[in-house]
Amino acid sequence: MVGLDYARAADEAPKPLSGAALYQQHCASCHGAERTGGMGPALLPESLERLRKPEALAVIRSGRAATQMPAFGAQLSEAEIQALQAFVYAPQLPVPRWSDADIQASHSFEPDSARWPARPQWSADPMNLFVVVEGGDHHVSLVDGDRFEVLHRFASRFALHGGPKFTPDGRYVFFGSRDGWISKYDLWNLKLVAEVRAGLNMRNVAVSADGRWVMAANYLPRNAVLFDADLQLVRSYPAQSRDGAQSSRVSAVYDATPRRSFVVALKDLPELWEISYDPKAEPIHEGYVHDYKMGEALPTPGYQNIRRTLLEEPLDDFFFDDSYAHVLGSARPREGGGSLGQVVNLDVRKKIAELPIPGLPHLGSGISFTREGRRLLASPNLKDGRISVVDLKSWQLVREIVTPGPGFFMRSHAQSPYAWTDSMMSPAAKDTLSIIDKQRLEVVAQVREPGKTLAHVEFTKDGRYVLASLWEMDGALIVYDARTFKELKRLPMSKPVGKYNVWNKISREEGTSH
Ligand code: DHE
Repeated sequence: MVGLDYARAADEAPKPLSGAALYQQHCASCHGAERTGGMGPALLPESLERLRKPEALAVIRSGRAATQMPAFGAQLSEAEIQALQAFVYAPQLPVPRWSDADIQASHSFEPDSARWPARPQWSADPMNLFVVVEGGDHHVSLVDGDRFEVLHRFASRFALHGGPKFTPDGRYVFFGSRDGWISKYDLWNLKLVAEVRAGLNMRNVAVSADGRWVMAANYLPRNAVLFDADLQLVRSYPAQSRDGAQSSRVSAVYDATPRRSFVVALKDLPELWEISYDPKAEPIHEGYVHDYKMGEALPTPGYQNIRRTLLEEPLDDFFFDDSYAHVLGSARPREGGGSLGQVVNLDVRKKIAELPIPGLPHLGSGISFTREGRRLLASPNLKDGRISVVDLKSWQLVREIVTPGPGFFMRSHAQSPYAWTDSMMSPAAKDTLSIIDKQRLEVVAQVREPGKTLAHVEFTKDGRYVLASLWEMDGALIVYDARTFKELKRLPMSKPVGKYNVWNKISREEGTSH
């Protein structure tokens, strides 16, 4: 009898809810029933890769400051919080889809934008404007690069990533968010023009040299997506091998300005893609003869189609040389092995050299400059405290410059003898920016913000000043004199992740990322 009573009591006790049920009850209204995002960000494993699990537990328990994420610590038991956390880190099955129809349905456009004045509605040099991405509270600040004052501040999509991209006149800027949103913003009128959700987990966007095309690189779904300048879908390109048997995440897309093409890096396939937006692009298929008549305006089959360079190893992060004929790439390290640096010639469509850079070079942040008549590339390294300097003709390693710790970013300017780099991947040296003499190839000075993270610099249009990020929630944009390294001013900002000078970007200044 007694045993039976116990059994009934156990049956009647409320069963703890599963992570899935808790999610539908507490989270789905903001983060989407399929965890693909809504008012709140997507909560898929791909989206959470950069959030450590204890941090996720703390956010569920205590909420997130400066956002609408409430604290659930009072409503949910510790076991329920753990179940929720485990659920959002597990893959969503079936894998969420994001079709061309979904992309089109997400598109919004301000039809009046064509009538907005074609000149800045504020008084400052539009070419010396800085666009500053503030990751702390997901805002963007526009800073006058002569007076170092904030002209305007507006809310951005959640978690922008990669450099914003500009149209060649510097009027429009395109932002990409990790959750797949692309926003087109009119800097002269301080208004949003268009938005679209290109994917569920996006890496970055590129804008064509003529400002007519925008391409997005996605991890989820595994594709690249082409838009026109108003973010209307043109077509999507599933990231698949030619026979369709294998697929890949798309690591990044960059504009190869002189080639009038986008170059696309694939994370899981040993291929590099080039997609031309030149209507007269060379035909792609070997043996194909295009019956082209003089004056004919028809695009060739090379136009907006994939031109593949087959490689031995996938090529992830990369840098173009000055001619844009060569791509200098690294692959993320594979299990039990290091990364393989490679030089690929886009014209002959082949790897032509090994790149002697050990560790994990962050080539996307590389810069180029001239020393003793030779063009050099300098790249930071995510794993080691060193800057690798490579000759852009012989592809040989010229020097390894030791820094206090591994870093993410590097910047210089043609008018400055110095390049600046951070050590933000090192807990001990994240507070130090190292200043490198480009001729001596040595660290000649440092600036520090003891105990804080100091990273990502950008020069003013004339190379006279350097703006750096005090990368904290109550952070700042710090302005230094580029010759004396003395601080001039600081503007409070909420974790200013990156900053981009309009002129340096549209003129493809050699010291900045492209
Ligand atoms: Fe980035 C640019 C890849 C993590 C901040 N990052 C880029 C680009 C690539 C890239 C391919 C160039 C795209 C462009 O500008 O169009 N980033 C990666 C990674 O693979 C990595 C290591 C892992 C990941 O999860 O994506 C990574 N990146 C980070 C961060 O953790 C950073 C520091 C903080 C954040 O907000 O995500 C970060 N990445 C940035 C920034 C740029 C960037 C600020 C633009 C740099 C520039 O000056 O142009």
